[in-house]
Amino acid sequence: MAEPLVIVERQGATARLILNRPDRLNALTAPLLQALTQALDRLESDLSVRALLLTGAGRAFSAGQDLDEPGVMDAGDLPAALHHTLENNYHPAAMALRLHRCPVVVAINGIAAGAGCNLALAGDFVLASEEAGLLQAFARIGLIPDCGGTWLLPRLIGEARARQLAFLAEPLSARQAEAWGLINRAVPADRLLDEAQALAERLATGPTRAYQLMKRAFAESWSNGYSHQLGLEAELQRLAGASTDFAEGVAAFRAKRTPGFTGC
Ligand code: T3D
Repeated sequence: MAEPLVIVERQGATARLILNRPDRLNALTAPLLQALTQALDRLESDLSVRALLLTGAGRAFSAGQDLDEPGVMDAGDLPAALHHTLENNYHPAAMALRLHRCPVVVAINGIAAGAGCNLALAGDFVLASEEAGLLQAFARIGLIPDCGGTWLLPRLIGEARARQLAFLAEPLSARQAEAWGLINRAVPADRLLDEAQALAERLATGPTRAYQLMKRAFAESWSNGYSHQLGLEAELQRLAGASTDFAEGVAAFRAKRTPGFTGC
């Protein structure tokens, strides 16, 4: 039987998704992206899962679009094929990741290039091996950063650094990425998965509904003015206030004990 393109492993209330084309540095193809979207969608509706961890198999996180992908890279109308695969394969995967009900921890285990880099940056927490590099490879082949790159980069690191990464297409070390605030933490390679898993497990015991609402508030903040955002916060707080976890959090505070959040 063929190896799955995305391996999903359950560990308690966390689910680990592993991009699995190690012989091609987990380069992205339509079937792989569709498998990722389907896995994320399944986990969206499985309420027993409360945090996700995304990583890559082998020595890379992902080398971005597979530059040999049949039907895309050899299409008669290549520009149309690029547009089509972005709309139909990349964007559903990026949206499913970015707006997932669960917090998403990304563990960049090796090079993250092109769209592979920008998929990684769509996570809520990004940890990287000290041996990994982040590469906006697009300009090397005459393309622009896609898969959310032109949206995420200036917001995470400011326009000057975003332009530097995009125009020069030079790899950024994990340590520099941490110093710039592009990722949360660079960690020794042999500790990456343990630290990412520990973070995912911690998040899996948190107030899942509140996390989901926070993700929405942060996402919408970029297009809102201050007063509009205050209104959104009030609306979302109404939803958070209806959760069992809010009642539990307040009860635990009053009883001077640790809350036992259930994610509801
Ligand atoms: O709409 C659309 O479809 C367009 C969307 C575009 C989004 C994008 O992601 S564009 C950017 C695409 N990615 C790249 O341009 C990166 C290409 N790869 C590299 O620059 C380098 O491979 C890396 C810097 C990622 C890693 O370098 P290194 O020296 O560690 O490994 P390597 O020797 O270059 O690669 C190992 C193998 O993987 C090699 O195959 P071989 O010679 O062993 O048979 C190489 O060809 C293959 N590989 C690496 N990246 C890709 C790839 N094969 C297909 N597609 C790749 N992207």
